Amino acid sequence: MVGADANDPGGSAYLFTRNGSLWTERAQVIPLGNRPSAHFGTRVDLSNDGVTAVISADLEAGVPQFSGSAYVFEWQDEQWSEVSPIQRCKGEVFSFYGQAVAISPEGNVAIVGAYWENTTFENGGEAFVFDLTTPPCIGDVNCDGTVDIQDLALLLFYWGQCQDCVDCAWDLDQNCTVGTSDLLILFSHWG
Ligand SMILES: [Ca+2]
Ligand SMILES: [Ca+2]
Repeated sequence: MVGADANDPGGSAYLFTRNGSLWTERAQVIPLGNRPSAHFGTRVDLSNDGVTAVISADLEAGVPQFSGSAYVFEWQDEQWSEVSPIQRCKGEVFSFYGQAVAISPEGNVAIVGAYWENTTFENGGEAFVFDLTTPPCIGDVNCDGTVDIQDLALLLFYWGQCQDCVDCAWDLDQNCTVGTSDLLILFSHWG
């Protein structure tokens, strides 16, 4: 798999398969959001069996702007399907999250580097490990492991139309609006 992060508009990645000594392009991968200048394809990695891929976009505009993104894709029915974004909870502007990615040989653990993320030191850099076998905690808007009053307060604070439909963390049903349906989802995962 090869990334082409400068491809218009937002970058893409290509899968090649080898037959003897000949490599043949088999598929192009484009994220569902596919936003301009995201640099999707900054880094790519494949599991050993070749059916799970992690692909990053280190300048993707999100929350906050230009905080970077990484995605998991699975090879199903002769095409790549986007399984999920793998995001840290509180990204920072220009932290270059996705400047490095790796997936374990079995495809169950991913690690994503953000070399300009602020830590104890300004731009100290940080890497994030994700267990891909654990589904994300739905409704846990502040990513602290529980769905509680803090998440409710955040959801109410952002009530209304999402500014960015792809990266609106409070829009739990992804209909581009933070509203009653999201509130019901949050309550159904309370605790
Ligand atoms: Ca929470
Ligand atoms: Ca919604």
